[in-house]
Amino acid sequence: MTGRLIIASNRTAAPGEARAGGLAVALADALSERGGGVWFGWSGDIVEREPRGAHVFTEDGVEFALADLTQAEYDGYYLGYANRALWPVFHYRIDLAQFEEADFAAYEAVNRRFGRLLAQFTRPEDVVWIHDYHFLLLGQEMRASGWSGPIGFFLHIPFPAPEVFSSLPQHQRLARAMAAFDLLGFQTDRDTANFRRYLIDTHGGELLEDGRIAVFDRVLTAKTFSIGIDPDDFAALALGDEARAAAERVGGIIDNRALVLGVDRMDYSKGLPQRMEAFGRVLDDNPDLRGRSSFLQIAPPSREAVDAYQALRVELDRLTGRINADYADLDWVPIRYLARGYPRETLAGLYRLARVALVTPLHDGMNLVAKEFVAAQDPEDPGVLVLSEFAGAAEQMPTSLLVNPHDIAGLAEAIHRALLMPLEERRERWQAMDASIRETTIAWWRHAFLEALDTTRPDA
Ligand code: GDG
Repeated sequence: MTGRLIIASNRTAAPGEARAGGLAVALADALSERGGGVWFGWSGDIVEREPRGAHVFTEDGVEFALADLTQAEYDGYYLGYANRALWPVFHYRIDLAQFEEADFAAYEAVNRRFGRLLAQFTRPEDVVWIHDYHFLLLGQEMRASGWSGPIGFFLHIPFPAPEVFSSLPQHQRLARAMAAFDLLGFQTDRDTANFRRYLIDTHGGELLEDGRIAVFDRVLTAKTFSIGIDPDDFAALALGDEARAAAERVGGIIDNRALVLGVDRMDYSKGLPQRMEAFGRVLDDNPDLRGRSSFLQIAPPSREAVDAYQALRVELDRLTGRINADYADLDWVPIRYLARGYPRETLAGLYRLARVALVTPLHDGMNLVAKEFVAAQDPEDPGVLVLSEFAGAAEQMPTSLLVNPHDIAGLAEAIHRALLMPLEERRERWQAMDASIRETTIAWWRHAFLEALDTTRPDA
């Protein structure tokens, strides 16, 4: 018997929220395919007194349950523990992590309040699917509130090497809570292996014959489900009127010079300064390329209340200023760096126009921009993807130009090579990448995860 699907994610695709793209649509589809269900998350609102319930309303057969946060909860749980401790540590930036006990207390309290709330929405035959690092304790809190049905968890960001995860003062507490999930999904085999090794080496977990892990008196499954996009949808978007108009506009401005493109949330995990340095290095080393290609970086700001993000902004302003001052000419600017977001259609048009995409994060769970770029290409004249070996997507796209984003000279060399790559080689590399993004689409991802979750039922 298939019950309803109960989804919990920090933000939802409730009416009025921008459906940021593939993921929101995929989860909405998952809910409607099951004939409805509940989507729980933060409302985005900050209120003065601790809220008791959730705002509940139904749209297209899906029940949305949205809970508010108090200012103290937002500061401690969201900005604090989730984004000043978990995000940096999971992206291997222990140096940026701030371990405040009060932040963890807020994280725990919000997970507890949300877990109790969410348990009230469940019916015995349902399955629960929890998303991402904001909710590592949510499963355990639901169990404490009496929920004994299947709980799946998907981590959208990397699971770091055990030694790095262990730097979190609360890692033992987090691990015990994570063992309340029946199924834990990760983006890559590297993440899955890291998580398994952590449980086995640190907590004496035992790998069972069927691949499951016995740990803390529980038996759980840890498995890779690489998230994807809807390639046909994106390819169509890139051919639409709005996309073409955007490409024409930018093509005009850069006077049809080769476009090198980057699209990333402004986040220190994305390797933006290294990328700019490398583009500067290309110009240093290749006088013949000056004036012949333009680098456009789109970087919508995010989490601006966190110090490390403000520092990044200053760093990027400084770097572009320097490179442009060194190399710009009366009719050409080497780097255009836009600290704002654009509609998906515009992005699709720019991907198709670009000769080279730079997707060079220092660490990234998957990176959907890499897949969107591939989907948007003209098969007869595709652009080149320069991809960090530390993006989850690298596991699936070995025919991209793989780079170590810390190696500025190597990155500069890859950009240079990409700009000069012959058509035949571009086609061959692109065909393999296109085939790969068509294997693990977003529809595949949600089906595979939910199928695996259904089999964790005792009666399955
Ligand atoms: C996390 C993990 C994992 C970007 N700028 C604009 C815009 N975008 C869209 C892109 C893409 C999405 O946002 C970004 O997804 P990514 O995967 O690249 O990165 P994160 O935001 O860090 O996502 C990541 C992902 O979760 C999914 O599991 O792959 O590793 O870090 O779709 O196109 N969209 C619009 N305007 C913009 O300016 N409309």
